[in-house]
Amino acid sequence: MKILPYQPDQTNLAYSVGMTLDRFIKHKQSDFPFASGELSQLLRDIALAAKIVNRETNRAGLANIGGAFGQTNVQGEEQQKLDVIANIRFMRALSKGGEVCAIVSEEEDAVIDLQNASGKYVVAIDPLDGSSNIDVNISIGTIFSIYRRKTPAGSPITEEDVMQPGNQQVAAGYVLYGSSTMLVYTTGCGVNGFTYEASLGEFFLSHPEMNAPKDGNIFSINEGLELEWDSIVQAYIRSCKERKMQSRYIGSLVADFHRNLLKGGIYIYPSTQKNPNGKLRLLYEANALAFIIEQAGGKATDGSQRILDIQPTSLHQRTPLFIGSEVMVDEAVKAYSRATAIPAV
Ligand code: AHM
Ligand code: MG
Repeated sequence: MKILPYQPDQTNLAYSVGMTLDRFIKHKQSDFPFASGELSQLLRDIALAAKIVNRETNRAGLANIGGAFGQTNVQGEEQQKLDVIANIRFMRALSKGGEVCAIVSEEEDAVIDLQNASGKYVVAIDPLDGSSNIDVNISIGTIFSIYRRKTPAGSPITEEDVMQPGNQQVAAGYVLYGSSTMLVYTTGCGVNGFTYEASLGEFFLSHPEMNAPKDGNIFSINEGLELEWDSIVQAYIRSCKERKMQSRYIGSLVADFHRNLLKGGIYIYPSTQKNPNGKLRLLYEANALAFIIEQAGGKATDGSQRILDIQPTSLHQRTPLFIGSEVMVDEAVKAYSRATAIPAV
């Protein structure tokens, strides 16, 4: 029997498809201080649910799963059918794996106890963010945060396990269902982005070691609410315009965040008269993106405090959010520290 060592192909006839998410996760497992493979498996479970949600969003126009579900969620917002479907998909994937003990979801009033005696992780998730864009074929996303539970596995879930500040996240990420579908995540060792290749059913590493530009030229804010902002945000946005910066606002947090992460810019959802604490939720929207932007060299604040240091007090708590390139976020923070906000009338 003749045995030959493998020689990598030199012909260039078959281009390399690159590294799959699965292989990347396995390769990086040793970065985790308590590597036991469970966090890796949890990330794979999320990726699988993301593929299914990607399929559902792609066929929504054909499958009568667009439009309103007919109920409101705990925040009083109208649920779309795809919000509900995505929630079911992620819940199912996370409950089957056995690594997760509890889930906080935008679509669920209470903490969901998965009754996995061995589950070490708590997941906070917005299964489908940007609901208002679902029916009009505009990018939407999934946002997730992963925490290690504080109490021993097998014991009842406590508030201490769930109400952890963002600086305790062990991993966080988002999936962007856009012109291509991407999964971007961090485990605290930089940020990596993967693009979904639908014909192969795999995410491939396409954006290794992502870095946010230190400064940017884009501001993203719902300008329709200008009269509801405080005077500092009004002045800050005016100064962006005076400097001839670009206004870009999709109204899907993941899509706005992703663009600014790649191109440099700031996303702001400030406090408004209607929503004095802003609109975005700390546990399953702001924290994950704050972890990612810091890992990519940017910043995230509520105007006075680092997002990751906010101690949550309630599940669906909201926070003002200023997030993006370091220089732009610093400018906004300085404006707050220089002045006392005078509410607009
Ligand atoms: P949702 O979780 O109900 O989808 O709301 C969050 C979305 C974000 O994706 C987006 O940035 C923001 O709400 C847009 O809000 P507005 O329409 O007030 O500008
Ligand atoms: Mg949301």
